[in-house]
Amino acid sequence: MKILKLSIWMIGIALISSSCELLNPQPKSPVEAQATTMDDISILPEPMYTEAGGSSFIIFDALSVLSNPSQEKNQNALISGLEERVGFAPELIENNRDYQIALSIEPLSEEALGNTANEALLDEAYVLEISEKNILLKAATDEGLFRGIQSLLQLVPSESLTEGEQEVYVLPTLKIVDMPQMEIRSAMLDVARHFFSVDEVKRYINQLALYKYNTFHMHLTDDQGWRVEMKNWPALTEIGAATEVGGGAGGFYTQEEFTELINYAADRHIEIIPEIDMPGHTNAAIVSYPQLNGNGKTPEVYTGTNVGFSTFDANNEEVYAFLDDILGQFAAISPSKYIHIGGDESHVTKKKDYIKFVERVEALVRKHGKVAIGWDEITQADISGPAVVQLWNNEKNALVGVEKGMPILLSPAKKAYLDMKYNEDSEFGLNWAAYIELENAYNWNPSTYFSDLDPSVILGLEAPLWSETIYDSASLEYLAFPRAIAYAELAWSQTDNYNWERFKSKLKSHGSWLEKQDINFYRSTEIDW
Ligand code: TNX
Repeated sequence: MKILKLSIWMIGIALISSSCELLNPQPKSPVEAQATTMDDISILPEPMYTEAGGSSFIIFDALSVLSNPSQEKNQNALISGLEERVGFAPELIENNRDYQIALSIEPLSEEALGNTANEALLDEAYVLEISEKNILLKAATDEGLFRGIQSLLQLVPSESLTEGEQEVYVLPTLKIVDMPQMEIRSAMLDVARHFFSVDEVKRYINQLALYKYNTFHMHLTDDQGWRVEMKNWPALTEIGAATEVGGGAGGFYTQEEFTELINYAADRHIEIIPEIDMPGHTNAAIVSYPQLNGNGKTPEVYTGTNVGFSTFDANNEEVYAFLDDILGQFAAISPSKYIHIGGDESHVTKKKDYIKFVERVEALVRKHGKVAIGWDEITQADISGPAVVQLWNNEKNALVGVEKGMPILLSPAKKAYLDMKYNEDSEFGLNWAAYIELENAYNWNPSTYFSDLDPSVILGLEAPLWSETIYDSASLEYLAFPRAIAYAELAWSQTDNYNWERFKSKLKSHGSWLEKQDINFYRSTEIDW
């Protein structure tokens, strides 16, 4: 009797455990774990802290992603990113398995992250642990997980280690603890000199997200074009948007399309900062509404590349009424804390008018609940609100801003301008500030470049891409890549981790991925592609 009871009991256990196995199969890897080293860990930008595990995690088609209902967007980004790289989509599973990727929202230990006080940096932190069996990605926020997913995807090699019919990919085991050095890691695109379509802009935003950019500054207005529909001011798009450098048709975004771009970027944890450049660089607005004109000449449409000839009239209340409405419309559709007011190269605005204008416009930005950013000239004005100075050209101006307590966004043209040619042979670009080969783009320290700034005043690094010479994704990508990856590392990675030799070797192994994505990058001879 006892024996019968025991065997029924044992059969029961066997049934339970076999059904458990069905629910929770333990996939068997088609290949043995491989030995790996630091050289197999290639992430752009370089993480804060990396510990090599020495072994490997083998990706094959039984890989699963553990469902986390709060992480639908990140899960989709992970699954589709993996599918692009390995050719199959891992299954989403409900219960823990022994061969899975898990995304977890949890507070990260201070011990791991040091004692940084900047919440914005902590929000982007993540910890990635890859063991032979599982991958665990932890962060305190959705944004942190998104940044970590980019690192994980870059660890998937472009070549599979093919086993019979089965494609397998070898990832190094490791532990990474990562967070950014700078709060703003930005790229700017000038859509005014040449218009870029919604799809072209999305393509660039998507590329920037891979390298952990979190800000996309759009230069939306200039002498050659006004690029966003404005309610109440139809001529801005009927007349002001119909031109571009070289005489092409130009174009503009409807407010719905602009919102679509904002949302597309936000899904990738990138914030769009809109720029209305003024009081100079305003010919397109002035030909649309000549009452705004302050240079005394009859306005005509402009499709050349000179700068500094146009200005709003700083002594006309109609100009401020116009700007109140325009800035209000931007404040209403743009979730960013910032509105960029330009302020550069206003060569035909009298100095006293310039100062008055910048002070009035900054107050309007503040009235609409936003913080003004301006090119370094704006520090000539006595701005009373919080505002940010963007260094592009005049270091003295920028330092005046810092003395006035303004945080600084670094974009020195000689180092960080994506529209500068690489060398004399570059197909696109300008050279008024410098030739910027890849090593020049990478090998400098933004924090000490022009003055020993207290790191707490540096808000971030931005790489602007002016579009006098570029007009489509291919020409854009030629100037942006690979330099945008260099700037991503300078802005994200800790200064101690800047390393040109390592950067070169990481970029070399990354080249096939750039190719696979059809990015028209410049094949710098400094890299042994
Ligand atoms: C200077 S940078 C400008 C732009 C040009 C750029 C070309 C800045 C604030 N102003 O208007 O497009 O040079 O490199």
